[in-house]
Amino acid sequence: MTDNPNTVRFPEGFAWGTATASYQIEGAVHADGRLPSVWDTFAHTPGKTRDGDTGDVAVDHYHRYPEDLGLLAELGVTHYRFSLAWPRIQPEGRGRLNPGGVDFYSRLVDGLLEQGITPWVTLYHWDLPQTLEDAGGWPERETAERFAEYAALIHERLGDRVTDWTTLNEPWCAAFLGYAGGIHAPGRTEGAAAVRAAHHLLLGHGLAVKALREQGAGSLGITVNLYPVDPVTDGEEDREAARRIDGLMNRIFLDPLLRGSYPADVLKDLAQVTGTEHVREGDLDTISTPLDFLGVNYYTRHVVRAGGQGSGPSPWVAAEDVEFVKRGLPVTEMGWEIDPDGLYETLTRVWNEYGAGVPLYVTENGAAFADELTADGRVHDEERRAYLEAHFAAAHRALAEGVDLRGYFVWSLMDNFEWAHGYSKRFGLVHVDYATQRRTLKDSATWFARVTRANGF
Ligand code: PNW
Repeated sequence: MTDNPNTVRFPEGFAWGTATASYQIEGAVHADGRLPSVWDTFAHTPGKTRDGDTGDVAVDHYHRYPEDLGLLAELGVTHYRFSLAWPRIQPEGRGRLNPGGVDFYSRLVDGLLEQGITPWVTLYHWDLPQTLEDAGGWPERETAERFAEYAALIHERLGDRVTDWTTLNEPWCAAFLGYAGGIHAPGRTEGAAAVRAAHHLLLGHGLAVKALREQGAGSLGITVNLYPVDPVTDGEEDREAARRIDGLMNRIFLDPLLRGSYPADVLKDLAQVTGTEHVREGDLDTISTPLDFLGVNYYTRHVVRAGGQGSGPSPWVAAEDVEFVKRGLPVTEMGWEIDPDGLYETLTRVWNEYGAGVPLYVTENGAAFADELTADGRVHDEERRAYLEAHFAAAHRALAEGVDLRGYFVWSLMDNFEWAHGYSKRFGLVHVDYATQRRTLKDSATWFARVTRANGF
């Protein structure tokens, strides 16, 4: 400890980690019995990703994971968040497990434990087995049942060593970018299907939590991406636009999970697109099965205005006319405004308004910048370091006000396949030269390693 008043210290035992996702880093898409996921199909469909980039090779983590474990050791993290590729483990989304796929994750888990790093496993980060999409995908109830079965089977294999399980990553993206906006796999543009997908993702989560509880799982949660949503003016129409977007983005997931009901205003907004026939009796009890933690992914704030035009497919079902406004703040390479206060607001909002006493983790936060490997062989990404420092400080303010925040995972360990943006956006603490797969710690990584070791900065 130090008595420097400028020092920010986190509580003892605070979890510091980095996060990744299977399709974004693994590559080796044909290895050891893996079959295609919706993201393989989507990325191989002309025009869907920037420059036609795919995850075929990605950063070859499937083969280079021992080296990547070394990176985690250099970063001094206590935890590592990664996802399991369902199409490796159960290639057709049903039936028996594929030993090759299970074995890969088993070796990864052992490697982490040997280094004293806690594996933080996400069961689903968007790579749905293509066979299940062919049968209708998340808009179909059966997908929720298949997901729970997959969850139970892999927990039987890894649950002796993995205690921390996250069911889903960002159901908003999976449902609304995938089935309404069409900009993520499977690339469908059907509003009603997206609403059903959201429900079945939540149902799959609930069924999986119940199944894993029965097997005595240690700690269970879900990760949602949340944004504060502000109206651009105080006018009634702009406030109404903000209510609608907050409903479709945040409350449509938080309310079922933490209150056991859908927000009435959101159902009313959606009624012009779909009813609630797909919601069966008992579903909301299943979905609201108590959690051990809630994971929050935070990147930016949404500021909205009423009365835009609305053109073409949109993830904002029944709110296609709402306009998203930039305030002129500095942005990352994603064009997302840098707004650390939004993280503070998000954490305090969930804690105070949902008041469920569920511990929180920031399961993703980070930024893409136009990094360059310079002649000295380094990446001087001061912007990323400053971004992280400001967001860590915002999280610390929430902690100081009593929010039970238990940990923080930086997105991402290393540069990787940024979905529809392909390899054009670099989020890593570690730079990857895609031609050689060479990994280089960026300056932000060196700084982060000091933070994890000092538990503060
Ligand atoms: C999250 N949006 O994705 C994911 O969990 C990561 O896999 C991803 O790499 C990271 O954030 C950075 O993008 C998002 O359009 C993708 O609002 C798109 C959006 C939000 C989150």
